[in-house]
Amino acid sequence: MLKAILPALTAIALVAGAASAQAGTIETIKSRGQLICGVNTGNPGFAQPDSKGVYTGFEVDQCRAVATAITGKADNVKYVPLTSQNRFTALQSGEVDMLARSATWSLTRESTLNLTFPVVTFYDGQAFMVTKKSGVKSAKALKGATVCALTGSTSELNLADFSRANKLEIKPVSYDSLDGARDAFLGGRCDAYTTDMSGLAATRAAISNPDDYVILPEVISKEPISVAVRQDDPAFIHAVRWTMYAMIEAEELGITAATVDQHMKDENPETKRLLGATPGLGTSMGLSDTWAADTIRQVGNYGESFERNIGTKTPLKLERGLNDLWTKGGLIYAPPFR
Ligand SMILES: N[C@@H](CCC(=O)N[C@@H](CS)C(=O)NCC(=O)O)C(=O)O
Repeated sequence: MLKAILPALTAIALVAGAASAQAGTIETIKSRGQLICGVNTGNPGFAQPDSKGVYTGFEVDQCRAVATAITGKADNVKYVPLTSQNRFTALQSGEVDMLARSATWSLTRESTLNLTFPVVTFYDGQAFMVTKKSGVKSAKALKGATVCALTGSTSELNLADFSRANKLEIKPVSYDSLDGARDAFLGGRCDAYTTDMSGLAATRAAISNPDDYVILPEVISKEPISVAVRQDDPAFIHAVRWTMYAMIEAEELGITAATVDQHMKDENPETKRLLGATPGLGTSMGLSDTWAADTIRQVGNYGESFERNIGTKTPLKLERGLNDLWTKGGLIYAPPFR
């Protein structure tokens, strides 16, 4: 009997699965009235809550942008702090809709974790920090050193490759939390701390005696940081991808939060399509035609978000570098809005 009904049950399960995928993340977010966004537990400039629990940062702006594109309001976000270790399971299990949490896009994170990395939002690379008094000037001088890293990060894997390739016999020590790794390093339990350069800059900016620490010149990996979403919902993937690209396109077209309403009247056909004066792009993705204009008005363009949170006038003092527009020698480039 069971044997006879099994195929039917399987068929029902498949249809139910397809139906729930069809219900779709966009619809779920609209009816819930909130995007649930996985962020860092506290990485200054990227994602950090203040004393009232209000999150700000470059990655927080990515959550706010997607919330605006889907619900019309940047504040419609629930933030879920996640560690390097538990971030991908939280996304896979549906605890969060999206991750904006210093996640490097890599092959196996797509092929084995069933995640999609829709757009590179920040080009980073891994480096090392040591104390100034150690006198170490190069990562190649870290022979036999104890190096702190975060569990479940690409940093752990690159550290092992770098040690092997340069015969350094580095002793890695992994920590589940940023606080754990940083405190171990600052407390002298590791000779060096390794993570993405942006993370080192954030750590250095947050300590009381930053001049006692140096970031070594070697960049040992490519860390293209992307937002991440589940693979099973193309409509949501498109919405996330093109919202990030809308912020980039706005910078390229010179449209800022303050000037977006003025630009509504522009004759430039690209501007008209982006801002919805020529309708069709937003609605083709299941969003409103003002999705991009609303996002730029409430969150700003890519460059505004960069400068406000992590740029040269912030404690992180990051130059645009690779994260400048392609028209200015960087890699930030949006495909056509048409
Ligand atoms: N990009 C790497 C490293 C990610 C990572 O561990 N980033 C650190 C520093 S940039 C971080 O987010 N720490 C904050 C925290 O653990 O809350 C990856 O995807 O594995």
